[in-house]
Amino acid sequence: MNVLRRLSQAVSRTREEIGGRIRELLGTGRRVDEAMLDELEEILLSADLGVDTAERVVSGLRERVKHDADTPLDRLIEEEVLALLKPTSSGLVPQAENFGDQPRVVLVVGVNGTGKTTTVAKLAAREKREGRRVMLVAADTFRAAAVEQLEIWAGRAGVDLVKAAHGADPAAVAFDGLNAAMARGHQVVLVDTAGRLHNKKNLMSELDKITRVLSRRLPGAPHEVLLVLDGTTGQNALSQARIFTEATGVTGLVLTKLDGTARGGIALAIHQELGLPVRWIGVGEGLEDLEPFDPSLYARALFEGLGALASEERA
Ligand SMILES: Nc1nc2c(ncn2[C@@H]2O[C@H](COP(=O)(O)OP(=O)(O)OP(=O)(O)O)[C@@H](O)[C@H]2O)c(=O)[nH]1
Ligand SMILES: [Mg+2]
Repeated sequence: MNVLRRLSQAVSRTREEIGGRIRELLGTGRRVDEAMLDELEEILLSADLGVDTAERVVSGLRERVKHDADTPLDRLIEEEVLALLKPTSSGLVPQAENFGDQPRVVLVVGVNGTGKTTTVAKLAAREKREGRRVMLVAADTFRAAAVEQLEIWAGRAGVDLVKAAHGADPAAVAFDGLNAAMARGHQVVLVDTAGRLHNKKNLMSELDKITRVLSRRLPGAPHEVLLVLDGTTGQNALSQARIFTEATGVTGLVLTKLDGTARGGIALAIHQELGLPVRWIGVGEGLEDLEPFDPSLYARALFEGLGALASEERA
């Protein structure tokens, strides 16, 4: 299956929700007028596309429909969204960068339950598929079952794992993990951390300590700090991102659970509003359910083909 079709399927809840409501809007054979544009803005907002983006799409449309009566409205919407998107440095992890003989170290952080551990497992499976040797580090020593959970994933993905006793210092585990990976020639080290609230100072400074310890062992590490956000939490995810970014050196974002939400526009809102790349999106609970984020492709997955649905409906 091609990437676009896979994505369309993954964000099908949002797609169907937006599609259904746009279909209703168009199905009545109404002309595009201010009331219709208002309703449209409301639909885009309900999918969490963000106030700024929704407003700009609608005002772009207002101009377009004056000169273009032929292109179906859904098509115009898609074009407007695409035209608005900020250029991106590609959603892909810079794997081509030369790390020499040293491993690339990725630290995964975020609030409780956003999908950090699952994302670590998905990333491990992906790296492994691409032929790299992966070491997982279970630096969530806080939650009782956390190490076991990561161990199960390591088994499924067929990658190595370093762990410590429950309650151990997470920075010490991170150090040991990196040490072992360097000694044994692993190319990628993925560090899973405990969930933490962004307003808890001591937990945030713990992340700082993990980072310092990693860079002491390997200058330049961690090469990436990925903040995992739960896509179903909408605008809340945006504020978490802001605070985490101020407190730690987040380099990229992962947006999870986009498969289970009708508010998948949040990925575009976050891409537009934060100066940080969304690197990956989580679209399911399995090892394969992680896609690189490309804003244009994502926008197409959300909007493309709604017109076909609309005309079927009218026929
Ligand atoms: N549908 C769906 N579920 C997901 C996705 N990512 C994670 N989950 C689910 O979210 C729940 C929490 O995932 P974890 O990976 O344990 O989250 P965590 O951030 O490690 O949690 P803590 O370590 O407790 O902070 C699990 O039930 C996962 O299966 C996703 O992309 N889609
Ligand atoms: Mg976890």
